[in-house]
Parts: sequence; structure tokens; C-alpha cells
Amino acid sequence: MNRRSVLASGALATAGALSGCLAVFNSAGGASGDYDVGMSDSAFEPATVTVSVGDTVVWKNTSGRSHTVTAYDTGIPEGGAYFASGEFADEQAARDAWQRGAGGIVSGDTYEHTFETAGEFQYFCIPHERQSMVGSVVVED
Ligand SMILES: [Cu+2]
Repeated sequence: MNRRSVLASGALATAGALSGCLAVFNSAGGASGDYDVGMSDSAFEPATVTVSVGDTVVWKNTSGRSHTVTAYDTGIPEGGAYFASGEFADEQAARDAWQRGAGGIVSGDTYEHTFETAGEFQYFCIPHERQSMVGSVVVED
């Protein structure tokens, strides 16, 4: 094997490793990941995921600080169910609970929700909302 072909196969291996990495973040229920949305210090990663009706989205706190997954009351499509870590009935209940120290997802923990209605669901993290820690789940028929 000459030098040129060694370099070429090295480049291909790198491209393959990169695409495998992206697959973890881009596909709900991805083959190689145990979660769909990670949580860094102040962001959901990725901020938007697209799934199908009936799919379960798993969030995992991949950072060292506590976060919440809290839907906006106004960010739920017609007929859609409200969702929040801590399983609160609405946004205000989740905000009130956070003040009491409830509803958080600690480092390494997960939260999951199954989406039964098509549309876009918008959510945020209560302690980091001001740092724009927001996300959305687009549910397709
Ligand atoms: Cu947060």
C-alpha cells in the first residue's frame, strides 16, 4: 500500500466515526445512545428533536448541575398532554415545586415522556430559562 492510499483510508475512518457520533444525537431512540436529548450546563442537546406519534423521548442530564424538563403551558399543541419532570399538571405547579426543591433531574438521571399527539411541544429548564435553556419536540403523524 502506498502512502496516498493509507491517507485516503484514514480519512474515511474519520468520516465514519463522525457520522456515528451524530447519529446518537439526531435520532430518537438511537441505536448507540441510551437517551435522545442530553443536558449540558445550560442547553438541551439537541435543542430540537423530531419523533413520531407514540415515540418516547428520553432526556438525560449529562452535566453536573440539576435541570428540569418543563413544558410551557402555551407550547402544547391542541389536544396534547402537558409534560414535566416531576409529573406536574401545569407550568405553574412545576415552577412552584422547583422553589421547594422538587422536579429536578440530577446529574446522570433521566426523564422520559411518550408523545401521543402530533405537533410541536416547547419546553424549558426552570433554573436556566434565562440562559435560554429551551427546547422543542416535533411530533409527526
Ligand atoms: Cu437547566
